[in-house]
Amino acid sequence: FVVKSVETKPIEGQKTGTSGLRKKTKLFTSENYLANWVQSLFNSLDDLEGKTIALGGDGRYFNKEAIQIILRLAAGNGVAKVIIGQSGIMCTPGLSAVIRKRGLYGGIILTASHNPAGPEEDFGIKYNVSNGGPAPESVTEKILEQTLQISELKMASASETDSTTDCVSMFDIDKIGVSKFSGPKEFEVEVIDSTQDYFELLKTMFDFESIQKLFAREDFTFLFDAMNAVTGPYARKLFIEILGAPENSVMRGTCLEDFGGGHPDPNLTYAAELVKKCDPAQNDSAPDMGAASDGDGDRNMILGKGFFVTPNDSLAVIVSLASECIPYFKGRITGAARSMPTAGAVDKVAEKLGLECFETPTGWKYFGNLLDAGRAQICGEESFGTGADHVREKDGLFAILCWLQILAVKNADASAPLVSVESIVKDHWATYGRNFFSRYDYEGVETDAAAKMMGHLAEVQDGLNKNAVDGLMKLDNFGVKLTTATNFSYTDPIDGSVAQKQGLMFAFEDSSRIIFRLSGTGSSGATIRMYIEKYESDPEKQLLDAQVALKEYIDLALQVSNLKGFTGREKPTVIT
Ligand code: VG1
Ligand code: CO
Repeated sequence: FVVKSVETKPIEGQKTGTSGLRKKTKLFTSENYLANWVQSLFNSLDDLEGKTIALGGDGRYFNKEAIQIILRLAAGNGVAKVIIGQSGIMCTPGLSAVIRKRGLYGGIILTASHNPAGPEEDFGIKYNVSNGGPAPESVTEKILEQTLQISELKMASASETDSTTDCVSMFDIDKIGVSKFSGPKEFEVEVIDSTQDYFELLKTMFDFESIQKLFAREDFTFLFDAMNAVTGPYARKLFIEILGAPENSVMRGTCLEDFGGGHPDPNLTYAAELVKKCDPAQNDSAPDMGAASDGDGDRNMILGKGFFVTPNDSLAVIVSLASECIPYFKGRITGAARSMPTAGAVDKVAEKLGLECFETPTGWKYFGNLLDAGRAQICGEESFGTGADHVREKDGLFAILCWLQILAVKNADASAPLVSVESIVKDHWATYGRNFFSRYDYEGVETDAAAKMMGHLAEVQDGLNKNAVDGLMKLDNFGVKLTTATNFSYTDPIDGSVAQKQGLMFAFEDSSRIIFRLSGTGSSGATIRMYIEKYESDPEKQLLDAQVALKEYIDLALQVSNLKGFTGREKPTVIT
């Protein structure tokens, strides 16, 4: 190949959000949009030449073309080798596993996660560093700087006459094996089985034999919803071929370019079909456990028979039983971490077990240093993200395996009646108390209106802090007193880096909290997230419906923020 210099101009707005650059597909396919960002990424990495990187995506519309463009840029910028998942497919935690296992320099993931896919929907790209985790802010800031001063793309081309900017395939990414290309610098592409490194890792962490026995029980059934996204092929292989679950244990298992037109987001709203199938009132043969994952395979939802496990509780249950039930964690749990808006259920477990517990800003990148330093082994977010130190991304299949492993251990005696998901969670509440939690999302709000509401809330917080008496604050017209009203900031205990303005948090005397944040993963307009949490130690009151238990604080949050006044919204788009 030859390397051609293609002239380009800076494009505004290519700033990395909570998890990569996510925009409308139309923008990504517009001239040089993707190439500019990737060239800027390469420009920001001083020692990239001669290195090996991983590349893969969630299979959404434009995935394959994007891979061709990135390969041309990689060859043009002196990258020695790119390792790609077959057909360009790789789930996010799988790519993290590949980087770590093979000691790679970094990796590129093409995904907009749970955002819908297709020409009219979203596309995204993100860069992960050598520990397998999302690039920290110090790196993403450099990329942004480069996007604003870029003037040239270095692109490999088959010949001098070949057009460099079209998407015509130059590299075969469907056939497993190594291809070598000679040019100014040698360049190699290795296509690997997307499941190989990842499954080898998962196999070392769990007792697959005991999970096979669980699947072999006649009184246990399981249903996984891949939501027509990246985990389809992974799940079929893992649950059916390796663990022996019956053929019908995976639904929507084909990975489609448009995810079947759906929102591949595993929650009660978007995975409603699975929720219905798991409800014995609506389905006579409801499975004992249901699970789902998102577009790129890093999120998870866990269901019992007619029972929803909140991600907050799931994290807390896994941490509390990890040492006892999960081989990978035996005797090595020293700490856990959760993002700030995530309910404090795991804090109660950490307290009881004498573990360190960390509260980080939203986004998986903030867990990286804690995991690297061995300060935390398991982490989670309220947004259906659970993970551990085996990779540096949240990991949907891992979380589901944790639950299967817990069930396998609790049900080791095949002649005893089945211990259910619901009973495990209720036992947990009886021991640790229950943290009621709900998140209200207001999607597609006018950017200006959202900013004004946040400004108003910041003023409310200033007023509260000014008028605090003995560290306590009182909201006019509300009986409850506050202990904290702050815009969350985080100092990383490992490298001292500071992340400011990560969400407006109000904490009350009874340890309830209301939190407001603007989403950093949307591709247009603003999404307001309102989080409500309340702790309940009384077993009698633990069985209430979350919306009922939280009502008083939900009303309070809506009034304090004047959300309706600012945005005109009567109701949230999604409640989780
Ligand atoms: C959301 C979630 C956050 C998560 C992020 C990426 O971010 O709230 O917890 O880490 O998505 O997840 P935001 O800024 O929109 O609130 V994923 O599966 O979309 O990579
Ligand atoms: Co995701």
